Amino acid sequence: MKLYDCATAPSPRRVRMFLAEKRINIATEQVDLRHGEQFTPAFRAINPDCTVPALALDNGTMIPDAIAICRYFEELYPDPPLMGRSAEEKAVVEAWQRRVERDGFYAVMEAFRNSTPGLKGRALPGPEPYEQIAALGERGHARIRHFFNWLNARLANNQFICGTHITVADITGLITVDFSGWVKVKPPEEMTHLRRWHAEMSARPSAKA
Ligand SMILES: N[C@@H](CCC(=O)N[C@@H](CS)C(=O)NCC(=O)O)C(=O)O
Repeated sequence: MKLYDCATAPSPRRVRMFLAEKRINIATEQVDLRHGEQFTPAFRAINPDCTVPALALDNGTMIPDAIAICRYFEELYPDPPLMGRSAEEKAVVEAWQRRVERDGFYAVMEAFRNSTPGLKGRALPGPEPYEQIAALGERGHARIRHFFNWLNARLANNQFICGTHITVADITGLITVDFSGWVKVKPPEEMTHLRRWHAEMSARPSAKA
């Protein structure tokens, strides 16, 4: 199998960090997003969605979604669990992961893609050329601030987002906070819980994957 990756992009980093936590090594191939390799006929034939990460299995199946790829590896290698063990844990982890993704990751993406000059006509990832909407860029900034407030409160009484163990929600969370630096937003000094968690997460070897 092979992971189509881009070392500088946040979405494939979610998969790389997840695999590193599980100590799984797989072959990767870099896709040069900066120079538009995702839109070439060769890559469209691999993933018509023109995005990374995408996992190509040996039997020809393509999994073109970060969390779906994580789910695949979690099923194959349940230890250490990053998506919950029991039915209840799995549901709870999924709820937090989706919340972090919706209110955090997508908020940063909204701010970044609608305000970056180099992404004119590419306000959403994928093959369709959506124009930027400046107001969405501003709204994205407001949403990031709300997300930071929420995350700081959540981490006041929890070591990790789902409690006592790292999960995929923390991976999405860390990458969201780092991604927010792309639009020059950082968690303020007074958000001590968020900053404590961010420092701990950043110190994990998997954060460098
Ligand atoms: N559904 C995908 C979306 C991934 C995504 O948005 N990837 C970005 C990189 S972070 C991408 O490939 N962008 C291509 C582009 O901007 O044209 C997932 O969550 O895995």
